[in-house]
Amino acid sequence: MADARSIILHHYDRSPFSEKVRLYLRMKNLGWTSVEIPNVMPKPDLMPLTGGYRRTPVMQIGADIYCDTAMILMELERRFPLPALNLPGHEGLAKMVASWADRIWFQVSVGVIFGTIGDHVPEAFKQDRAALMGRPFDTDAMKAAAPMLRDQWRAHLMTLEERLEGGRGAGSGNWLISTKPGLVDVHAHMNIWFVEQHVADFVAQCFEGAPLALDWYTRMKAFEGQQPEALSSTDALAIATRAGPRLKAATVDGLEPQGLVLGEPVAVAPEDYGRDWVTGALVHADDQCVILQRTDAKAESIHIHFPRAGYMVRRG
Ligand SMILES: N[C@@H](CCC(=O)N[C@@H](CS)C(=O)NCC(=O)O)C(=O)O
Repeated sequence: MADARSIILHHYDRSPFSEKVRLYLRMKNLGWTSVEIPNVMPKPDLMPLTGGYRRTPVMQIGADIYCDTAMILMELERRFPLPALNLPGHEGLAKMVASWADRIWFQVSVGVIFGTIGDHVPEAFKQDRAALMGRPFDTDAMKAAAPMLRDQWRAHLMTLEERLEGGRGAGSGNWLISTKPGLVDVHAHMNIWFVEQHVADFVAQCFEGAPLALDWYTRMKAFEGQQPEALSSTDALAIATRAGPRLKAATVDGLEPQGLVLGEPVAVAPEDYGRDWVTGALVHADDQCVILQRTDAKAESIHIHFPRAGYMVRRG
């Protein structure tokens, strides 16, 4: 089994998507290494590793770079299978829950938070997020919409209450799927944690009508895990330079919908926001993962891994 300390997470404290990975690491009691990155551009030591992908978090293991929490959790579960969090009943369903939590509920959470604290957000942050989203980051509009977004936020929370109530009725335990916490629980936790960081009284108010969700969330927060070791971003870059990527059996199967072939130049970008195209040579593709090989003056040879769902892949 790989050494858990080789897991390097590029992240920042307040990042909700990073918290998803940190929670996962705590639940598995895995050791890891922490590189604190800026929450706005520029990110000069990250770009040579990711080829231009700017979102947070990014995981590094040697010279292999994993972009997006979907890819990060798939890889961690593959390398560190025990204790399993992709438990029976969570397979496939965890990704469906992630789509809801990461896109629909997350956008409501952003509106609730910045509709509340928007007046105190630095202009540079707003401009950065406007560039990220490709539209104005309009905190006045979020402020106007905040009451309606709060209604919606509570409705999403109550979906968890309904699930927990249903599970209890079926005698299947007090986690979202069964008698143990798994990936579905990890994905469902993120938005509550995010909003609680900024607007804790609103979350507490919603929990008044959701006792089972409150009890579940309290148990999710109780995982202690291990303290990470801190690493500078320049040292992380040096590790990538020395390591060289770990070659997965390089394959591109005949079922690729676009007929992509091994070694050809391709570009990959998220389809929702932060649509920066990362270019490289195709070294692996399957239905869940695409890997590009890049050579960078600062980081040398790197393999960058992206999930397929939610990402565009094009030739050239
Ligand atoms: N689908 C991505 C979303 C990541 C995301 O939106 N992260 C936020 C921070 S939590 C971000 O990138 N913000 C801009 C930045 O950090 O530069 C994932 O699951 O990793």
